[in-house]
Amino acid sequence: MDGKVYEVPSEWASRAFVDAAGYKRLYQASVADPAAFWAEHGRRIHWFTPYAKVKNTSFAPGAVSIRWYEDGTTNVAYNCIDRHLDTRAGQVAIIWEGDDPSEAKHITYQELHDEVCRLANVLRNRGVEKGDRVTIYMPMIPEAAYAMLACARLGAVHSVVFGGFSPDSLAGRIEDCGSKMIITADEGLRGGRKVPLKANVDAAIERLGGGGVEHVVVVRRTGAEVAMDPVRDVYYHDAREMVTAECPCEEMNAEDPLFILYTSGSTGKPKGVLHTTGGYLVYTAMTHQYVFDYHDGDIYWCTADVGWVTGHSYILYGPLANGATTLMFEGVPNYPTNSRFWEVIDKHKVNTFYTAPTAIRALMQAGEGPVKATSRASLRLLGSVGEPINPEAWEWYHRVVGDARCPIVDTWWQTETGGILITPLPGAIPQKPGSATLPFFGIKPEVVDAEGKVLDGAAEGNLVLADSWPGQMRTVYGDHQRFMDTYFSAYPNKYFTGDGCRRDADGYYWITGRVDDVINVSGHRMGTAEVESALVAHAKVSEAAVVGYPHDIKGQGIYAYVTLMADEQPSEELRKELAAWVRREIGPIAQPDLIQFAPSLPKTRSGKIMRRILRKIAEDEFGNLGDTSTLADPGVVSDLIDNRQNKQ
Ligand code: 6R9
Repeated sequence: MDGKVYEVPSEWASRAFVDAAGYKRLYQASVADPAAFWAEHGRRIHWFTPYAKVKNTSFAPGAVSIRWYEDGTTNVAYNCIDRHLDTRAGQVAIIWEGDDPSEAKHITYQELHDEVCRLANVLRNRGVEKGDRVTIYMPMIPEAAYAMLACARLGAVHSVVFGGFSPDSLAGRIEDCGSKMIITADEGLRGGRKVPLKANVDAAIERLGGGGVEHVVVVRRTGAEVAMDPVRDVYYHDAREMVTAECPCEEMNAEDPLFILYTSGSTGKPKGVLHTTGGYLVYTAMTHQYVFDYHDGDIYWCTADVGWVTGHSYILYGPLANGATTLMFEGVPNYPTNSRFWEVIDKHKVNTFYTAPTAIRALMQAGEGPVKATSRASLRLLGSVGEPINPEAWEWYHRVVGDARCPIVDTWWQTETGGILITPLPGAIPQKPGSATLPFFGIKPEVVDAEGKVLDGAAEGNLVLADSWPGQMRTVYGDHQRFMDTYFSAYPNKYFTGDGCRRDADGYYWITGRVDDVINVSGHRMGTAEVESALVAHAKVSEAAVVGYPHDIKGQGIYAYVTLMADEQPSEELRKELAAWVRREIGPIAQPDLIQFAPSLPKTRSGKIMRRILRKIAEDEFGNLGDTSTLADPGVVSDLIDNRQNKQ
């Protein structure tokens, strides 16, 4: 059963840029002749030197190479700011809504220009040049956007690290890309609680023994007293006084790097996903326009944090390239009350609202009251991203939040894809709750089986992409071999997404979740290997295995099996200690929800942990463990089942 179908409302079919026939025509054109299609749509951004070459991409084994618009030059900050000044200098570019409901700011395109130039000059005065990497570790304040755009203006490559990551995680990311400059704030503020960002930066740098970090620019957010190194550190408000509001845009090649964003994979430490300039901007701007059917004057709000790719592409780059008004929210959905999202929508007359299923499920538990206490009359379109949305949450979002009038775009994509790949277009594609529906222009999804056989028609298997699109990541920073091994070795000549999916008889795609050792906790990607290595770094732990299990609100929870050192005893206290340890080592998002002490783990005779069995036990499916005959010691399993931890 593919459930209910929600037809495109008639006013949408006429209002939208693309209707059903338009989608078919444009999609056909985009896959029949990608170079011609993207040659035309690449012109939506301004080029200093127009491109003559459009597509030069190969997924060939051992020789993966992805280039778009490779002889064109442009600048992302120019496109997101300067280009709009003739017509939009006085238009609001960013609405900032503070954690505290009494705080808000409206930043016009002219003000954005001046602030970005000032911050760029502060960086330039400290030696930042084209190609240099700059780490940004910031709360959701306008200066985070200024910092990213300032880097783009100078041609520096930003690496934004989510403010919830620990000093250790931050240190690893600073070291991997070799940034000499860090931009941070004294403290962050979320849900009334303070986050010690500057202290974390100090701890990270200490861990690196200095690590080549030459400058730390500190934005004052809460005004807390923080340690300042007189040589290395400077307050932004002081440095800002010394510079002008004019700074030229560096001319960048389309394939010059724009940013690095670290993301978790199934093995090893997080990968530095590298995105470049021209194709990324074309793709994010185009998807922002068509997926959200963005028209001039719309107020658009994406609730992500700029520490994730959704914040990069759909708070900042896509919307600003389109001259939009984009809302940036510092807080959380349930502070001060569970009505906060809906109050912000009413306060700023938001038309388009884009959030994650985990937030919807959490708010759903608070009932309809906090939603119905608000009007939401300005809302026209709802969006979802980050993980599969279960049909119940979809229906609630549609009926309660959208008063059954707003289409929902369930957008499937990844850090690696730069922008949205599978999604409804609100004026063109009927929605089915739980399905990301159909591919965007230029995207060629395929369903393959374990052997790589391409499956036709209705089928279930792994999701791969048969050709490149302009927003695709170009490499893993500093490790092209790892890029090829991770994404192009499972299925030759195809990009492997790591996701499983089903395609129904209407050709709709239903993403079923990760098929690798990545779990998706509240829409955040976590490598099980990362959590395991944090656990075994604890002196009392001898071995650990981490798997995901279904969680009502988070989508997936983190379930850790831990074997202790011979002379250690399991206890409630140790359980808490280990949870806190992981939180400290990686960050709060990695804290295990459930920890089971296991005298030993199920292994094959060659010593490999059988994760399949551990997953089944965590999922509560121990009637269905599959083949256990290869286990070295089958007795281990019954102990694991007897001591399984309770859910939620
Ligand atoms: C944008 C983003 C990517 C992984 C992806 C998939 C899951 C994202 C989804 C979805 C089902 C959707 N995912 N959107 N699954 N339906 N609409 O989230 O990037 O953090 O890299 O995560 O998230 O499993 O592979 P990222």
